[in-house]
Amino acid sequence: MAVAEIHNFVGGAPAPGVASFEKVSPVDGGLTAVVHEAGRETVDAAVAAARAALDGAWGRSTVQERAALLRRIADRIEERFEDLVAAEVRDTGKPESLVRDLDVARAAMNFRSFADTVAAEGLDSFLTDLPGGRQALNYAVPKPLGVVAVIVPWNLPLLLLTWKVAPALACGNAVVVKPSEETPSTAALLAEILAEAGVPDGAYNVVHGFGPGSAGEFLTTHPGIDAVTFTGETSTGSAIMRAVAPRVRPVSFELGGKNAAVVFADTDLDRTLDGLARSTFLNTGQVCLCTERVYVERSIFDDVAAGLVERAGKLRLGRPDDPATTTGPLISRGHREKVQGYLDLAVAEGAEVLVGGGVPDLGDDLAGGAWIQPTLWTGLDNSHRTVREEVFGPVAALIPFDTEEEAVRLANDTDYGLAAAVWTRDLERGHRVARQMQVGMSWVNTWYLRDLRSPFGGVGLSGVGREGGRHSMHFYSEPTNICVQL
Ligand code: NAD
Ligand code: 6OD
Repeated sequence: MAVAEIHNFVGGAPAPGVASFEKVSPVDGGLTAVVHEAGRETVDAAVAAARAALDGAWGRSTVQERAALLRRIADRIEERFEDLVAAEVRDTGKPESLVRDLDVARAAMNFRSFADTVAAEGLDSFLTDLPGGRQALNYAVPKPLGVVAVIVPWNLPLLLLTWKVAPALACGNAVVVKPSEETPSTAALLAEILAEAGVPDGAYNVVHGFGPGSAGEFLTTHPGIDAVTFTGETSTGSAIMRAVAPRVRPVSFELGGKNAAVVFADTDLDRTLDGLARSTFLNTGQVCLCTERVYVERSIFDDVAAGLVERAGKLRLGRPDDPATTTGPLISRGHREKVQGYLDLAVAEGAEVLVGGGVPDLGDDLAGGAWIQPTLWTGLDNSHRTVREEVFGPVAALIPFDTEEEAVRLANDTDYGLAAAVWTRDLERGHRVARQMQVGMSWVNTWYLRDLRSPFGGVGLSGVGREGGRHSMHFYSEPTNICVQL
């Protein structure tokens, strides 16, 4: 495979960095790209280019113009669909089918959805009665925040990037994007696509690199940044919050999770097992919403355990272009060390491993990759570290419960609060339990079913704020209220 050269993108043109780093394939460890790493001066130039775009024609663009532009971007994403699939697969090693159905399909949907949302946005207005029969008209005019730093992780690189860039541009901001060092390719390709669709120079910039002492830190501490939108680990969110604190900039944070599923004995077992297998193993467990804690009513505990083990056994680990592949590698050897560390810790804590637990033997071809076995265990409870800390791999702990009250207490016994799934045929109970979950998103008899207008985000260590539909509009714009006495 040819080794790609990936540039920063500043003011509408490729920009050199101050150093370069190598990106290797998680499938087999082969070199796939050399990436130009942005230095402080690259970040300075990107922020200046973004500011210049806001001071120019982009800053005067209308909502209708921007909605039309977002629709052209969605069309262009679809025209270059296969280029994006190839780039995402090269960086992540995911099965091609997954990248087609989820990552790239959602990129186009993100732009269309936010085009619709921004075009439908109205103004807040109030007619205020005053003493003496007079009135005042209040109306709030939304304005862009300015230069928005967009920092994204490696698990759903293009999906999460476009989930932020689309509403930011819809609201008239200029962005400086910092993709993960593990997944630089689709952010770079998106720069070409946006330019082809007519996004003016400087409205979308990309700086590549790492976090501390690199592009991530240079960006979040830059005085020219007006806001930061970030998706990634909770500890990184905390570092970014400290970085922007001196200048009191708004932040939107989508962070980690340790999500629970609660399975009641009256559930439709087959449907539930399919749902649990998906919520535990999709994208090799590398989705912030993935289930890592499965609480099961005791009378069906053994059936659920056996059914999930059976489904784990049917997963096929393999090359992305093999149509039989269901499951790719983890993102990197570094991440595999972390996941394997948790699998070892679970055993040390006394877990009974039902399936998996280590590195699979997939032959010499794939021996250099970052493969891990889908893993399930029992025998631990909420007091154990492996049941409290986010692993971010294809793993889940199965834990029995006896009453609804106990299930709710156990599911909520976490510092995180991103998502939960409740499985039951009793819809009254489904609604009741879903509402009691201390999370941003609670599913009943399904998981990761999305309406892009609905609020997405978490509580506690899982984040600050909500994204999606008008929730994103509220973050990416600030109203100026005009009050006119009539
Ligand atoms: P990460 O926090 O390590 O990195 C995310 C991004 O932040 C990368 O671009 C990285 O280079 C950058 N970064 C790291 N340190 C930084 C710093 N000090 N300053 C500025 N930028 C910095 O996360 P990851 O390992 O890429 O992603 C996995 C994590 O993301 C998991 O915890 C997962 O739960 C979380 N996640 C959450 C959501 C959500 O919607 N809640 C979605 C996806 C992923
Ligand atoms: O689907 C989405 O909109 C979204 N923000 C997903 C995040 C998944 C986390 O890994």
